[in-house]
Amino acid sequence: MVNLQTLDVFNSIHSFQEDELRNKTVVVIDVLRASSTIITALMNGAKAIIPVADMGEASKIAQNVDSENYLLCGEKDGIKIDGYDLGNSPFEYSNELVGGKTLIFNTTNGTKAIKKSIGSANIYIAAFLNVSAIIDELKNQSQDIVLVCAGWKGRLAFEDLLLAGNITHVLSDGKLPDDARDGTKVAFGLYDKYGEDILASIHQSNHASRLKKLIGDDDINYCCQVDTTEILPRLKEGMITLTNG
Ligand code: 3SL
Repeated sequence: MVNLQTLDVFNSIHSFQEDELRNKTVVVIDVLRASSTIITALMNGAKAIIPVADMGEASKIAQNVDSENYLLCGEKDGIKIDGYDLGNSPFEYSNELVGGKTLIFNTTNGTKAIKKSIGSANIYIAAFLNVSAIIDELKNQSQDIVLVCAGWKGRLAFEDLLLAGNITHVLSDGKLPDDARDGTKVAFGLYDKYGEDILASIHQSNHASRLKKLIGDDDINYCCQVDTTEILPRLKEGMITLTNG
């Protein structure tokens, strides 16, 4: 049974301190695009994903592993990093390319949010693609829950907060207690206003506008799909793997 009084939503990686997550179950949300890409990579047979905070950490790991079994992946400001095997478009993560491989994954906000959550009790990765599976898992958690939105360079990102609102709506059956946390109320209210048309409202967001100029609409349309999979990516001992089939 979820405690709705303690459920909290943080709207960017700069909006909390690591020790606020201790003993909590954390869900990291980066709809555009890190969470959606992680989910897709695992759906398509990637063995594991190692999230890193920056390029230095990524190259340190890459130098010490066998390049046949590992791929260096990610973006800076939305663009694939020079010398990396893959960028951050979910369409790049086909079974042919990622099947059986471990991915060293470095993104502008998403992997930083995951790294900052490392001291918590459980860490799951959520996008609209797996939202119902995440909600079902949260219903069975005994710890307090925090939804960590990756945002964009310390600012909130509409699409991340919208997903947090979707999760809070379902967990509360559409009725938040009056003493719910401020962050939860804001996310809940956002979903109330914009949740009816997720695709159209995300297309109007700052991050979608930025991505459209770089790469067009396809990734945004893909990441706005709801419940295409039931997989539950979870971080354990520095690696994201599947907790279920
Ligand atoms: O910030 C991130 O982690 C990325 O998902 C951003 S982008 O969609 O690749 O621009």
